[in-house]
Parts: sequence; C-alpha cells; structure tokens
Amino acid sequence: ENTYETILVRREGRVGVITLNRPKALNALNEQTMNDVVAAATELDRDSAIGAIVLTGSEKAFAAGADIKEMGSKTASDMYREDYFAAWDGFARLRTPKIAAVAGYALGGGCELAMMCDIILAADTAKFGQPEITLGVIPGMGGTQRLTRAVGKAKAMDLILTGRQMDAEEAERSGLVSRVVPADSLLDTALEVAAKIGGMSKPATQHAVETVSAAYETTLAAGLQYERRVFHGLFSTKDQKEGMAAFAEKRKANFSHE
Ligand code: CO8
Repeated sequence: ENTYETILVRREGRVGVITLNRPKALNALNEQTMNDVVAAATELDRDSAIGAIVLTGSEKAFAAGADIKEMGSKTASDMYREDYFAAWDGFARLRTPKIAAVAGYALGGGCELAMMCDIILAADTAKFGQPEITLGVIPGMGGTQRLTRAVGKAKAMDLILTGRQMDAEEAERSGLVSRVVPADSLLDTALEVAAKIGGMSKPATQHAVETVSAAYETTLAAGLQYERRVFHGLFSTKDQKEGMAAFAEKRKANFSHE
C-alpha cells in the first residue's frame, strides 16, 4: 500500500494510519504531500473496513507548514490559476472520523491541516502556531477561520498577528485540542481512540461528523432541524436495529456498518 512518495500508510484493524514522511523538511507540505494525503485518505474513507483515520507526523514535527521553498517565487496569478492548495478541501470534507496526533511543530499549514481533522490529540511536546505573518502573508488553509472558531477571536488574533507558538497545555486550555498525553504514548492513545470510534457504526460516526461540523456553519435552528432529520434517517440502518437490540438483550453490539 506504500506507493506514496511523501507519506506512509498502514492499516491496524479498522484504523487507517497516515504518517507524513518528509523528515528532512520537518514534513513541510508541498503539492505532492497534498495529493498523497488526499488520495490515501479518500481511499480509506470509502472503505467500509475502515472506521477511523489517524494522521500523524514525526516526534519533531507534525508539519512545519506549507513548503515555503515551493511557494516562495509564485505570483498571485500562478496561485490563482493553480488554485494552490484548494485540493486540501477534499481532505477536510471526508466524513470518516479523522484524528490528528500531533507531536512537535504544527505550524502554519500544519496547524491548519490538524484543524481539518475532527479531533486533535497533542503530545506534551506539541507546538501550534500560525507564523505566516512573519513571512509577509496570512494563513491560507483555514487558519483565520477554523482557529478563530476553535479558540475565539482574542487568542486567534494574538496567535495570527504575532506568529507566536502555543504549547500543548495552552492549546488544550483554549479548546484547540481534546487531550494532551506524554509524547511516548501519543500514537498508542490515538490508535486506542481511533479503534474505539472504528468499532462504532460507521454510518453513525460519519453522520456525527457531518452534524457536529454543521454547528460551525449554520444557525442553531437550522442545525437542530438538520440533526433531527439525520437522527430520524439513521433508523434506516441495520446498525440502529442491531445497536438497540443488543442493548435490550444485554450484549455488545456487532455492527455491520450498514
Ligand atoms: N517549508 C519548507 N522547508 C521547511 C519548512 C517549511 N515550512 N519548515 C522547515 N523546513 C526545512 C528547513 O528549511 C530545513 O531545511 P534545510 O535543512 O534544507 O535547511 C529543515 O526543514 C529543518 O528546519 P530547521 O533547520 O529550520 O529546523 P529548526 O529546528 O531550527 O526550526 C522551525 C524548526 C521553527 C519549525 C523552523 O523550521 C520554521 O520556522 N519553519 C517554518 C515555519 C513556518 O513559517 N510555517 C508556515 C509556512 S507558510 C504556510 O504554512 C501557509 C499555509 C497556507 C498555504 C495556502 C495556500 C493557498
């Protein structure tokens, strides 16, 4: 399965693991990485044998941002014509739960890529930041929008205008990450969380991802209506019948992901 240039892909039970693998560039994200991650994650998303995706990097860096060397000499017209990095939207949109397991640097596009995932788990070594301002630009892969929704305006402005890094503890306190764990147990924790999610009904977890994500984009009334429609609709799945029968029969549910 490792036919990719910039990432490693493996499966552990119902969990797909994508590891960013450009160690010499601290996993800086170039177009090849984007194409690799989007292709691998899309394949995992479509596979009913996979119930969760873990995206991780190295001990030193989740990803130190978009590849500055690839971008540096492009003109505005190049960027517009290529619609540079727009394909990342295809990753953000996938509905199979995605967990970012972040150790070391998650800067610029690296922080933005983590925020495209549904859950961020951080090692105590993690450092988050949007340093684009120091390069004479602003975040361009969702930082001004997703970070602001995650941590609020005051902290987002502070981070984006100064370019400073935020450690794991501050990231947890601010609501950007769901848990901080010792660096040497990061991957085990991520795999454990992913295996647990992967054992649930995949249609249910996918709809949970879609409905929670909608809370970022809609009014409360429309979101509640959407949630109720999705809830009603899930009664068409075999997994709903199995899950509720298993409860009544005091046994563990055995989901078929249909
Ligand atoms: N791009 C390219 N190469 C990088 C990047 C990067 N973002 N980050 C690190 N590298 C390379 C370094 O150039 C170096 O290569 P070499 O050995 O050939 O000189 C190698 O990785 C190791 O890096 P350092 O020697 O700098 O390692 P340090 O431990 O001294 O420092 C840091 C680590 C602090 C992470 C430092 O590397 C750094 O500041 N990196 C840049 C961080 C940054 O500014 N990121 C934001 C990039 S811009 C961005 O992400 C915009 C996204 C939106 C694009 C959307 C388009 C529409």
